[in-house]
Amino acid sequence: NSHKKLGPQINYTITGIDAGAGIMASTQNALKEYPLAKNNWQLQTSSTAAMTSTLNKAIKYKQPIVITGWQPHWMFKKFPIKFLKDPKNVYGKAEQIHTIARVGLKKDNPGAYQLLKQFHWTPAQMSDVMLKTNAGVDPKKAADDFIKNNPKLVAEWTKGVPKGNGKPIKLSYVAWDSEIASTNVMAELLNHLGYKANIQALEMQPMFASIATNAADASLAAWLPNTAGLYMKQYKGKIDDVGTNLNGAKVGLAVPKYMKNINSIDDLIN
Ligand code: PBE
Repeated sequence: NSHKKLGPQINYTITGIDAGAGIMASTQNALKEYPLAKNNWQLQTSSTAAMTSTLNKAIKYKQPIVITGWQPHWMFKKFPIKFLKDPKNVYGKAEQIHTIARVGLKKDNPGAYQLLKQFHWTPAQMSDVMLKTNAGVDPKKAADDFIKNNPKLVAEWTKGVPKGNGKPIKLSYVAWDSEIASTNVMAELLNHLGYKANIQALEMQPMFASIATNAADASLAAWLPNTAGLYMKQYKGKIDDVGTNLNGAKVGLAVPKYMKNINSIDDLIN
């Protein structure tokens, strides 16, 4: 029998991302629930860039690895990886990415608000922009290319939206690949319509705080109901949930497909 236990081979380590990410909090819950922590498993904090680089190396040498994974993200296009089943539903089922705004934006800047409300796209479309950026294209240029190449979609998004006449609007986001893509596309859409968009990258907690305290106007970076659920609860009534900008997002643990015996989080400790 060639089946070796996984834990000792990878030092019982799940390779994670930045400490503030929702997927890190969810993974701490998974460590308790399954119970992985009791079985020596730990979550390593790093960054998306460090995690995907470690994943890249593991895959090159066909070594085992467990990562925090999510979709849409280019990692699922670039690497042969699969989500682990989550029978305890710690990560929630499908996630949506929501656009949120400060309370009052609707009244102060109805044009920009209308565009924010009308903006939604598919994981495939978002991945298109993300892959370009990952290949080294400047995010603003990738956003402009997408806008140029998708006139029908842009016509839907901008339908009935009045010109901006130089009206400023500030978008805050977290510098995840997905939100770099959506935020740059939105900023360029606004700029093309004559608004003056300004974008600011923040950590997750300050990003939510910026909307709740009117320091920023809107954000396209709220993964719900699970990943950023705590922040939405914390700021209940202080943040306007404008609507969904993407359906079919997913968050969980992932492993390379060649790890044939590992298909569920439960398999990590069996
Ligand atoms: N993510 C990507 C984020 C949201 C976007 C899943 C890494 C998180 O908070 O976990």
